[in-house]
Amino acid sequence: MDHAGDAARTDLMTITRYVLNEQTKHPESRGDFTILLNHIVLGCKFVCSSVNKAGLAKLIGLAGETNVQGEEQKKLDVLSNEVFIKALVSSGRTCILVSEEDEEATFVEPSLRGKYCVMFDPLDGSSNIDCCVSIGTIFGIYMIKDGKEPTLEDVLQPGRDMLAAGYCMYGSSCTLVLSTGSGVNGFTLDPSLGEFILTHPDIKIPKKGKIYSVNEGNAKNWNGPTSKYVQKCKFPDDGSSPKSLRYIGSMVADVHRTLLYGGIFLYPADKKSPNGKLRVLYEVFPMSFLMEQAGGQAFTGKQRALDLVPKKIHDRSPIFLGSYDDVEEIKALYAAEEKE
Ligand code: AFP
Repeated sequence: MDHAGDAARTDLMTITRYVLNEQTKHPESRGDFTILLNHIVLGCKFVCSSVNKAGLAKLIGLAGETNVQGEEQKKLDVLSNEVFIKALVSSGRTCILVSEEDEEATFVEPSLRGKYCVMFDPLDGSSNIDCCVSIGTIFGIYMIKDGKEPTLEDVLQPGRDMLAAGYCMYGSSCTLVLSTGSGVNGFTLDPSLGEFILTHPDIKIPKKGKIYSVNEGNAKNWNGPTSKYVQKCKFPDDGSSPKSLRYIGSMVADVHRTLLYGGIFLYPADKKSPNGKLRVLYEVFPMSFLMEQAGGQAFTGKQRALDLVPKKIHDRSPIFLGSYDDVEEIKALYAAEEKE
């Protein structure tokens, strides 16, 4: 009989227990972060349940509104946004919220204010909803100084100043991946318990991977280093095997696979979109934070992604992130071009 396995099955490390354990390492902590995270987890569970029921509940389909990026909004985007805004405000621990779906930042009314700023994309990859492909929620968290009146400057900070980041993927399982700045852990929702259980402790991305992930339909508009890099993935000049291509078109799913299997995810600049497509505050920063915490790298084509300082809340940036050695290669190609 596998007694060790049995112990693991009966001694469940829920996400709340995990964060409470972490909290004991900071005696000055008053549990505010645990409360905030509980509200984020609640939002994720609600969205997970809505995504699972979407087809049945006829929630999918266009809501007839467009978001700030001019994209068609689906009903689930609207619902998820409302759920997260309400959960975060009612936590009493937030002061500024930036959502992909809202043009302006939300400043929480003073009576409900706390010290955390949360940037989030409530339902990323929503063009995949109708065909039941994995989608997700991405979030990043900053903290303002005690007693300080919150301003937009508090969320226009470099990503390296983030306190925590994570995502929840609504896929074949519902998986929440979190970093509070000391490694990365993955939790899987046990639907029968309604709890996220630690299933992927201390995730480390392989140093080099065998997969590249990019929308190659944009190749005709790429710049030199990106084209050279993708060419090298297919026709390596060092005798190694070519990399496999995997692209879902849902950042959470593509990044989750990259984190677990290794390799590189890229959404580069191109002639049509000189800043790429992905948003700095709630896509590029949280995913770059997680990659670095897992031992990988994240690069914009010019600099370490977490050193970027956004000017506006919906800024975009090119991004190359993943295994340390794979990102090192693209960095070398950009450095070589700069020298020319
Ligand atoms: P949607 O939310 O409109 O589906 O966009 C998803 C996304 O922001 C991100 O999740 C993907 O990585 C990326 O866009 C895919 O973009 P392309 O369709 O241009 O490849």
